[in-house]
Amino acid sequence: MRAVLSIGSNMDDRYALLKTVLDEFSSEIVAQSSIYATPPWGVTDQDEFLNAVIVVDVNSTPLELLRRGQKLEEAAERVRVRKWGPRTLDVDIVQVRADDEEILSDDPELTLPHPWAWQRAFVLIPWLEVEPDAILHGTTVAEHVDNLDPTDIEGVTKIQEF
Ligand code: A4P
Ligand code: MG
Repeated sequence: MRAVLSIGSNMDDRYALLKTVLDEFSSEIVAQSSIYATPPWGVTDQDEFLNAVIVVDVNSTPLELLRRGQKLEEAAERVRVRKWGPRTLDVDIVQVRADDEEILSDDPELTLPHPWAWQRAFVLIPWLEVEPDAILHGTTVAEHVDNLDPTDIEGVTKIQEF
């Protein structure tokens, strides 16, 4: 099963926290984007985020993958105070594919594809870097990026290799 993960942090040592995800999946990583600095989306009165997208190839179910991501969030001592608010580490599953078929789910515990991904520059721009031809809701990632507000795109800055 192949999964696209969006990871983000806007507290503490952001780069080191993102790196814990890379370390966890080291042998299963198919592609990793650069690290991007991104303005906060949704709740805008909080610090800038670092975001990246990684593509992993794992031998597990989507729910098992979600649990692995949640373990990393727990290890980062993430405290849930506010929806869309500041966090040490967020691991979201953007899309899952098995045999090139997209897995869809409307389970609130694991909604696939991730409901907000198509309108989030901080997900789409790093994803575009690693899988420009990927299809989300019947449209390429590149087209979703074209449909974003130009000011959303400008705010997302590639800052370093992962
Ligand atoms: N859940 C359902 N579907 C999924 C999925 N596909 N991937 C459930 C991961 N989790 C999924 O998530 C709440 C619940 O979503 C989990 O229990 C899981 O079972 P959470 O991360 O605990 O809660 P949250 O952060 O309050 O809400 P949410 O909706 O996850 O927030 P997001 O969507 O993660 O957005 N701006 C920038 N620039 N960069 C960011 O990374 N992140 C957010 C958070 C807001 N603004 C941001 C960024
Ligand atoms: Mg989340």
